[in-house]
Amino acid sequence: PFLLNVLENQKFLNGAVDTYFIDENPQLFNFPQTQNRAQKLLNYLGQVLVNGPQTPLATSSKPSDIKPHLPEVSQDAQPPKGFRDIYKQQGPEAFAKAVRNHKGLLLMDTTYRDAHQSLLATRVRSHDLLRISPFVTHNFNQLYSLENWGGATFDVALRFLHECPWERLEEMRKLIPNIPFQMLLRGANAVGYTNYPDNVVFKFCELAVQTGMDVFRVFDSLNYLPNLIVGMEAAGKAGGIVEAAISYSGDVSNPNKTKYDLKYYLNIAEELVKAGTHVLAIKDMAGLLKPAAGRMLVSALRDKYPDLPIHIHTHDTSGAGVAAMLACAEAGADVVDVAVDSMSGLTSQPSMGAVVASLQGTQLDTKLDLSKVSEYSAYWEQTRTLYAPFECTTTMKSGNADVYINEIPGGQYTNLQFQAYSLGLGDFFEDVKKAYAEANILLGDIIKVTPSSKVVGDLAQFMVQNKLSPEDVLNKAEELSFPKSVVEYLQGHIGQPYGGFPEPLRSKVLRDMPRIEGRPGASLPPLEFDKLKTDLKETFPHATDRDVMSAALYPQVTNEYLAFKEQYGPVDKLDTRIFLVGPKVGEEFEVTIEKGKTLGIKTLAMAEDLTENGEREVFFELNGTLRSVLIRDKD
Ligand code: 3PY
Ligand code: ZN
Repeated sequence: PFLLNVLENQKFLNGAVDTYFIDENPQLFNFPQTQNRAQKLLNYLGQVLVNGPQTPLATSSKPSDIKPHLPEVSQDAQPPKGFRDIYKQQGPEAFAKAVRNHKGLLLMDTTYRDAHQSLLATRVRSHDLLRISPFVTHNFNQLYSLENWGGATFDVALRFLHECPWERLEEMRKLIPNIPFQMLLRGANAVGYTNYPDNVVFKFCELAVQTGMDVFRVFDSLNYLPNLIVGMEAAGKAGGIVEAAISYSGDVSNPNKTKYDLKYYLNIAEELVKAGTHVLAIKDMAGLLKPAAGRMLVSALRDKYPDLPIHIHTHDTSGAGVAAMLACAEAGADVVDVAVDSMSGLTSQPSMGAVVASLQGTQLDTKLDLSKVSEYSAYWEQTRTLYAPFECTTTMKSGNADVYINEIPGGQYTNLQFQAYSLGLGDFFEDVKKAYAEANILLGDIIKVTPSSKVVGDLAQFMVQNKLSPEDVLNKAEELSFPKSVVEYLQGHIGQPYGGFPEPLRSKVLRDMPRIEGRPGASLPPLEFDKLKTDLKETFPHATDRDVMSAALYPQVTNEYLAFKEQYGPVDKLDTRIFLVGPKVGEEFEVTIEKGKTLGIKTLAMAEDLTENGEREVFFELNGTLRSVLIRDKD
């Protein structure tokens, strides 16, 4: 390539060069990367063909062959204005005011985040999100926001999809300039499962805003205020819209459920309002908010805070989600969460189409066009079939009101069901659900959402596997070796639960182990970003500041992601079926690795025999020329 560069250089060709030519023309050393990237992709495809999927598939179901149809969008027209224009021009307070003044119910669409986190193990790839984004920007500009980042998507993108979450955000932003983007921030846990030093949370939010994030729904898995406030401050300082969320547990409409009563929620709301939240969210992560409870809670908040935008999140696990959201809207909520029809229901959010249609012609009319909702839904109905290996409906056939008893959050519900399924144990899931409720009581009836939900889930599985009743756990606590998450929870690693830690269980489990009093992040030394950057660049010279931020949250996962990318190139650009299970022999397909650079690939054949090094040769046609790769056959 060097020679080619030189031969294409006009100055060189004209003979107008002196002996410093090379020194003065460093661009000659910028070799085209395309060949390299193409070769890496062939290596990836060869690897999948020879050794099987390079990301674990959850079930034996295969991705479909469909290329999802894209609904028409006008290519030249500017996207219509949306709430993001108000936020960008006038700031978060003006945004909040506009939301509050809006007539009709506003919606947040969770299709890009919570819906697939709940139904498809968070596996939806940037490729499929970006394809439909031009349609979204043109037809859904009335949305309060599009939830498209944070929660588990950050981790899963890097760990399983081998793609960069920052790049996903940046690319979505380019395609959707008008609708506010919303992310789920786990307070002091950022997008991880553990408390981070404060400077990590602050820097994370700063980079998120720079990359295109607008609304930060901030929660803490124990509703522990000091943790919540760190997240709120980080989002606010970055210039984002702060949407502090109270995680909902229990049932305010049931006078016998006294721990999390109306007063409890109003007290936290008061603190969050004092801390300056722009919007208040109720985060019903398990779908426990019955219509009557929603009405009570929202009316009480509405009365107390007439100017505060109220946003309600739920999951449709029981099947009562649409009813609950309509009740909340009637009681004065400004925004509720929905997912597009084909990605709604079960452990996901209630159906967008159902809510839109239910309110047509009423005071609360969303003014969304039902036929556009249907077109959007058709895209996702087809796209969803590409993710068949991760489909929760492999095991889940209907909603289940047992969630009011076990209180398992949406994403975890499907996860636990999957685990039970893969272990092949018939009653295991029933047993785990029952044990989950017992484990919750043992731990003091806590708020259950990432990561506290994992603590309860781990204890529940531990109880089932070891055939322990709640009494056994209490009586044998000193001898049992509890899951790490349980021990750390009792040590105070994720914060302080409302009502305190359970005794005597805590003392029995911890004995003389150290305990953290107060906010865990307060005692963590700041992360040294410069050092992390230097270290990362030593192994990966091309690592960016985004990679450094990813590594601050997930060091091991980020290292593996970078090494994978180094070896296999831009696998995020492959179509989903091909990414997951590889092309068929004889199949021809295209990969656009950047705008205007499309590779035509045909899989020709795989050698029958191995080389003497145990490698198998795989033959491709790349843009019409024959290529082959040698892949070590692992079996
Ligand atoms: C997450 O933390 O990812 C959640 O979705 C919690 O509900
Ligand atoms: Zn949720």
